[in-house]
Amino acid sequence: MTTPSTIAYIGLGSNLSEPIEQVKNAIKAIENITRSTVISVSSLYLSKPMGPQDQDDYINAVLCLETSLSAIELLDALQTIENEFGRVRKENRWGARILDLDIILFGNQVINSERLIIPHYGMTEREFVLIPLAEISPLLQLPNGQKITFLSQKISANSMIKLS
Ligand code: A4P
Ligand code: MG
Repeated sequence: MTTPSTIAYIGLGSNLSEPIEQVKNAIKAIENITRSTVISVSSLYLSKPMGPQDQDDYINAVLCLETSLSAIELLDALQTIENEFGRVRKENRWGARILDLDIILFGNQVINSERLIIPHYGMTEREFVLIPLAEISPLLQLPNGQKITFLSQKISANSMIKLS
């Protein structure tokens, strides 16, 4: 029996150690995740830090993945990649990081477990998630029916720059 596949969206962020290279290499690593295929990747964006301002600007992107993994299996795969990239988890919330991989959406699933909150809890307030998401998937709707075009047009771009 074949496992049904799900369309998932992953947010990528980095603001340390050549962040453009970190994000590009992370995309390659995600392409190698088992039972999964990268369908599309947004442009890279330069964004002002959300949270503490005494850190460098971020590079952010969003990609679309078709996967037959479960959401928790996908989280495991993404955390393995974060660790391979030398991510050190620190106490300070929203601080600088080499690589952050967040599951933004996982099909139409709504998950509120200890390890996973989907849709990602901050997605509707983050220009560096909404604008790249609308770029690659303008017809997308959240599980609650909200349209990505509505959310991305409503949010301030906050001086975000599209790089490529
Ligand atoms: N977790 C729960 N739900 C999810 C999900 N949907 N995707 C859990 C991924 N992980 C999820 O994550 C902590 C725990 O969240 C995980 O163990 C997982 O079980 P983490 O990556 O260790 O911690 P974190 O990323 O530091 O925490 P947090 O609160 O998720 O950070 P944020 O909210 O992602 O903020 N500014 C700009 N411009 N661009 C950025 O990308 N990123 C942050 C980080 C701050 N400022 C930024 C950016
Ligand atoms: Mg994270």
